[in-house]
Amino acid sequence: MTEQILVFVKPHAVKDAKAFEILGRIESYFPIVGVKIMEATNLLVRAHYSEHQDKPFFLDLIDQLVGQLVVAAVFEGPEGMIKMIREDLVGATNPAEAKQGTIRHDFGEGTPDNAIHASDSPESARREISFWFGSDRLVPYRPRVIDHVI
Ligand code: 3AN
Repeated sequence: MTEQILVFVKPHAVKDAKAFEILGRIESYFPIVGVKIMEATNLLVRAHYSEHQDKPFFLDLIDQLVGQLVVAAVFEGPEGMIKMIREDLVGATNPAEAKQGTIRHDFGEGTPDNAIHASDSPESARREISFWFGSDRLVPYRPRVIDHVI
C-alpha cells in the first residue's frame, strides 16, 4: 500500500523564494508525483479549509491565501509517509512550538503563516488532491532506484 500527501507552500514562503527549498526537504525522502504554481482562489481555499469555518482564525486563514501564489505538490511513498512527513519534516502548527530542524521551525513566521500545509491522513489527502489537482494527471509512482550513472 502506498500513500499520497498534498502539500502547498504558503504565500509568504513563496514570496521569500523558499518554495523549492521547502519541497526539496520532502523530496529527499519521497518522490514528487505532481507540482504546480498557482493562484489560490476563494472557492478552493474555502473548500480546503471548510472544517475550520467556525474557528475564530478562519477569515485570517482565507485572507492569507486568496489571490496569492502557492506551490502545491503531491508526494507518494509507503504507508506511514504522511505521519513521518508531518511529525519529522513539517513540525507543529505553531512555528514557535515546532522542533528545531523542521520546516515550520525554519521557515514559519507564525499562524497562519506557517510555511506549509500538509494533509493529515490518507482520506484528507485524497480529498485535497482532488481540490488542488482536479483531473490533472499525476506522474505514476515508481520506487526510486539509482542503479547507474550515465
Ligand atoms: P495543521 O496545518 O498543522 O494540520 P490545523 O489543521 O489545526 O493545523 O490548522 C490549519 C491551518 O490553520 C494551520 N496551518 C494554520 O495556518 C492555521 N491556524 C491554526 N491555528 C491557528 C490560530 N490559532 N491562528 C491562526 N491560524 C491558525
